[in-house]
Amino acid sequence: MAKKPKTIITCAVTGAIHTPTMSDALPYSYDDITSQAIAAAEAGASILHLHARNPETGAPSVDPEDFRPFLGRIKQATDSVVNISTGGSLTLSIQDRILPTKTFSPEMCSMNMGSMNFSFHPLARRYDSWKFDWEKDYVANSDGNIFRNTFRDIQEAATTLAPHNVKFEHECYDVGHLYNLRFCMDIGLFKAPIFIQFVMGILGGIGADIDNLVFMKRTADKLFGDDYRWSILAAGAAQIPMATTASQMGGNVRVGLEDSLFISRGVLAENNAQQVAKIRRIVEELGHDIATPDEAREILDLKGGDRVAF
Ligand code: KMH
Ligand code: ZN
Repeated sequence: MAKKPKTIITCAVTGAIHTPTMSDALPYSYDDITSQAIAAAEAGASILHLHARNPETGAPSVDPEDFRPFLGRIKQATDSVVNISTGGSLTLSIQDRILPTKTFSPEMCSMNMGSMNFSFHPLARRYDSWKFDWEKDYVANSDGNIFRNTFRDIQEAATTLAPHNVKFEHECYDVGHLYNLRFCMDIGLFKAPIFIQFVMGILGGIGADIDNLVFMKRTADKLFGDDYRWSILAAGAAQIPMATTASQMGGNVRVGLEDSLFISRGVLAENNAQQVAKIRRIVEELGHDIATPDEAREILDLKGGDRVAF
């Protein structure tokens, strides 16, 4: 019988684009991001997807000085693969958003594969109180915002980051983004094996259900053959159910408070590690082993933790 592939767990620890601080568990200070990232790695996440926030205002930050305090400490305490976001915030240019990756040359960074009206404005009606002043307007106005990565933006990011040999987490929020990625590969921007994150359940993108996952996977098979590895990130309540399904289809999984503040229906997660432990338990009980950071490096053909600049 063929050996089952190991499952890579990514944990998206803090978020910022669409994750206002509506749970006290969501880390935004340097210390809390550090300790939650380390605990998530200890619970079984081999990749840590990281955003930074201004520790006073909690606002999304792409200032490398807001990454530096936690990157070094995470590297000292864990062997995990660091993946820095290039999504940053809805309002920033691509050059601003890739600055942390340019500065720290991590093994991985995110790359959003298109432009869309990534919206979470319905949340504005759901909450009466907000931790920070900026959050309510930011959330309410997301219905009028374009989450932007044009072909030109993607080309600029890929070209600028090429000397860093960083592996992209290609975030595809809909089927069309897979075709954008195929086009970018055809013009030589990205090399196989590529790593695709199917992002499901974001308003503005594809819904989180099994039919859509099968369709995304079938389309990726058609477009990329053996040249790709994949993972799923489903937002909100769909996070763990869709990750469970994907893991049984040979996919990898992403959890973390960036994408869902919950541990089960209506119950807030206490921290990131709790979500990692839950999906790990499910994946292992269903017969798959989880990948260590070095196994993730091999599966994704990463440059190695000794070739980063932090
Ligand atoms: N939280 C995801 C839905 C990025 O960091 O570039 C969006 C994300 C984008 O992870
Ligand atoms: Zn992110």
